[in-house]
Amino acid sequence: MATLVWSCRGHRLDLARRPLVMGILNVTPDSFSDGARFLDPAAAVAHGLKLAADGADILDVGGESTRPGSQPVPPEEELRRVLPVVAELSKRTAALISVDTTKAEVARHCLAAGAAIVNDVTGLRGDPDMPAVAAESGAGVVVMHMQGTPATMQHDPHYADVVGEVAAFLQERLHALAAAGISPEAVCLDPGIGFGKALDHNLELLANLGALRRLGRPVCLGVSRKRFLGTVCGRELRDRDPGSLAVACFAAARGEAHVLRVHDVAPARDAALLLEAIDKHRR
Ligand code: HH2
Repeated sequence: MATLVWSCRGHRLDLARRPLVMGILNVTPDSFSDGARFLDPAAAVAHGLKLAADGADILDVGGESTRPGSQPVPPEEELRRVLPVVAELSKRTAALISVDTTKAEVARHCLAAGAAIVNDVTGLRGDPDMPAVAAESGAGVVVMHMQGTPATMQHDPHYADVVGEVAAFLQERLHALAAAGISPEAVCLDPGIGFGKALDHNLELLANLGALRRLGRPVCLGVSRKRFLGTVCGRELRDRDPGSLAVACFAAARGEAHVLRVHDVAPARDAALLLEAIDKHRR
């Protein structure tokens, strides 16, 4: 079977074998689905350990909500939220720690505390120092597409060709980051579902993820509990986990999503193991 390696600070993850599960840990007062639940560091660490026990391969720790309409938080406040949690989880779990941040200073401290991945919703464009911080550490990076900023991105998202434009953006980022010293092997790409996208944009991206796959790098997919699921299925936030899992599975089964960013880890982990077991019997 072909290999698809994602290199994260000395860890070489083979994403062709099965999708990896990235558990979401929001240490924020205002995240759209779990805000304020894990703001206390002890509660956040306990939840991170639970996600790891449920089978998360990666724990994605975030200290700033990027929900539509959200405002940036200062780096010192973001660090105050995430750093103790990253440091503790790095010591206490074998799951790789990812930090969901757009700020080089936050990334630098979290990498020093043991994080292996930087997940940046600006595609490492938001802070001019971010590419150097990632390059120096050899961290894995998730490069996500977003139109606009979280504060305004859902006002009037527009594209002539959403799939072509997102793919072109990610391709350009791959080249720019390689020039900045980040090996393509360290890069995972993400279409940024819900980030400056209307319902049809999200659906068109999900239907054509193969266009991103053709860029030769693994794809991270974050659909968990997002609004489009509620729109299509008529579900409130609390009832969106089954739809989240279904969409992740459709993409993973087509070989078009390799890192599944989810709130509800255990079912995604089962799905990934089942996909691997079934795939071994493919003729
Ligand atoms: N979605 C969110 C945050 N970070 N990172 C990547 N790579 N891909 C995503 O789709 C993505 C992301 C938004 O979800 P969540 O973390 O649950 O909410 P909030 O931003 O309100 O904390």
